[in-house]
Amino acid sequence: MSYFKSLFVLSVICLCTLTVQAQVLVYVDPVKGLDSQDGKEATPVKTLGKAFEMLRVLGGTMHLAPKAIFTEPLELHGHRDDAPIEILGHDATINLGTDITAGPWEPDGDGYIYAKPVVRRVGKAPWQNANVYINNQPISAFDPRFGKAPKPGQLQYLPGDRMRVILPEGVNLSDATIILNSDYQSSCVAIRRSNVTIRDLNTRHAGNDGFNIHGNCQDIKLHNVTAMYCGDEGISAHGKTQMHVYDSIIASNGSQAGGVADVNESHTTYTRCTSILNRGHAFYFDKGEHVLNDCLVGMNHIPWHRARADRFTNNNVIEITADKPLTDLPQQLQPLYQRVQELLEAVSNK
Ligand SMILES: [Ca+2]
Repeated sequence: MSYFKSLFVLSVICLCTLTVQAQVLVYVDPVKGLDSQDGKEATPVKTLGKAFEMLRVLGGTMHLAPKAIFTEPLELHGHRDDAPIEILGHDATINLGTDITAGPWEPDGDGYIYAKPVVRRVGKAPWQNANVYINNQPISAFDPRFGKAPKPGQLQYLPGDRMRVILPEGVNLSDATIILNSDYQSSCVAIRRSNVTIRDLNTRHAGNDGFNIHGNCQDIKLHNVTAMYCGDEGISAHGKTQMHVYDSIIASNGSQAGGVADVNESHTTYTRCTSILNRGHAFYFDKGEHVLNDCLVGMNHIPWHRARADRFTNNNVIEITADKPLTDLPQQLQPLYQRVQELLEAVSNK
């Protein structure tokens, strides 16, 4: 083979290798997977951390096992060129909560002390988010500026890493489901790189956010995700993040700020999204540029928005209530409204 011919053949081989390498495809299954496997469909890896490591440099697609429950966060850190990454959730859930219903609980005055240590850093203002969920209601620490002791539906931290909870009005220990969210520093999905698309993924019971995006993250897209029962926000964009969110549900999150809180120089759009039942606003924007297209909001504990954005565009935000069904909804909002109705029914049956 001549020098040039062999060089040509070599180039073709290199190009093919590059093309193959650029399409890393990895399957992850928390039940059937093993991190020692190669990540193919029949031989998935077990952890999100391992799956991401396989995509981190070259980019590619990660398939989560359909409807699987993951108990570890998905942390997407940056790489030099931030090759595109697609996460296909297939209706899987990342749930960082721990069911502590069984306690043991020691009666203490009007409350109960959880008889195991709860080791966590709660920060200077632990009342700003929720650390526990009781029957899907956010329970946050009481704020000492407004009283000396917690009220029903609040908690307090005691010396020795103990936690004392006052059950909400009308709830007994025997009919309560009590979930401890993860430490306030952990989010279900943390994005620290550009070119990330996530589809069909549910997030629950983070100590911090369902989806937390930090830094100079360009071209982030979330499609059909849900962010519920997170101690802080459901979705929160910081820094210079540019993100588009479509067809997604943000509900029952514990931040004093909002179900969504996008800050700094972030530029975000939410299209056909709903933000309901949150402890704070539905949407909290501070600086940056933000657009809401055809969104449903309602049943949040405080008014639905706080928009101190540099630029804020409201393209058809509709407020909903629990008792008055909406009629004459625009066609494009009907599937979302249907999902909201199903969600409200599920929450009230809990
Ligand atoms: Ca947060």
